[in-house]
Amino acid sequence: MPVSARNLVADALRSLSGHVGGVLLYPHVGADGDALGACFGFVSALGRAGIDARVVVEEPVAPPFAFLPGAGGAIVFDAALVPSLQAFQTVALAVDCEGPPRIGARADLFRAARVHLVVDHHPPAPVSDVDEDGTVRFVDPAASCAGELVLRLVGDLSATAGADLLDRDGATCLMTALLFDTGGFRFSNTNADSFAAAAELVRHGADPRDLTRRLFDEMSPGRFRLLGRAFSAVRYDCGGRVASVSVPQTMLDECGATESDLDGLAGRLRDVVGVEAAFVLRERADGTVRVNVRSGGGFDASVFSKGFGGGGHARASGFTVESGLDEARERVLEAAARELSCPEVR
Ligand SMILES: [Mn+2]
Repeated sequence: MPVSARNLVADALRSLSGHVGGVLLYPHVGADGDALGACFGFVSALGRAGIDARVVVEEPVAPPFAFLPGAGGAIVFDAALVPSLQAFQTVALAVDCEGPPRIGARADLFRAARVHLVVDHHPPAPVSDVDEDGTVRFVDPAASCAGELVLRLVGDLSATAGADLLDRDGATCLMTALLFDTGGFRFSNTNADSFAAAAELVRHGADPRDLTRRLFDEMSPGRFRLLGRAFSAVRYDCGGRVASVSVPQTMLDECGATESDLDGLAGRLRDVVGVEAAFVLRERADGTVRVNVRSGGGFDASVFSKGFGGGGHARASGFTVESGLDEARERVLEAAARELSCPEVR
């Protein structure tokens, strides 16, 4: 447990209480339920501690996360806003990521801050709590989500503030983070600490049923159509050990669906009996292909994605390929066959 980084982060935030200047929180590009839930939950608690904090996002907060308490206060990054954001920002806090290069166009704004903090659960654990450039890294790869780390920090800040900084809104946001990154407590990152965090969040008013419905169950007719099409288009290789789906832009258009409607698809492919590596390849407007990887067994999705310049976890990762959809699939399937020592693709 990197206790000292945790203390340094809490101290840096405490020092802002009652002072002019505040914290800008940076969720990663393509912010998910953990990144956003952790950010908005933190902002809620910091506000109760008299610390001015705002979330600056790369893209507008879209469904299913727009319901999050505080989402309406998110600042969508725009270069024209930089002077006023710089005037406000004393502390830059990257959440659920390492900071640059995972924060896109906001990297220069992040770097312009006086103090840099990172709260993250992605491996590897940093070699030291403080970088040569002074960035404090509270990174715990054993934590199921960034929201759990925020909850620990909120506990630390509450202890010194002599007040419980977590209210129902904050608990709702952090529970969203926890539910999202554990897949509703189904993924292998779910551990005893996750359930302890959940208990605390429920005690503070989070409603697991309502959040589970919003995050996992509800879907648009467009997503329902898209999943039907995508499920029908699965290709199996390596005797059923590899499953892949290619999603051209036309498929999304015909279904009236958006890219986020593909969320969860790769995980469902992995659920097919015998599948060890699942791939969803999504054609993007800029001519690149985004690949989501899920592992169902010994296949290390993190190592695999690193080979393509991406990253992630052992069971869930992703990367981008600069090529057309068919070529991307060929390269991915060949690499997967090598990795699994299959004699040949198909
Ligand atoms: Mn996360």
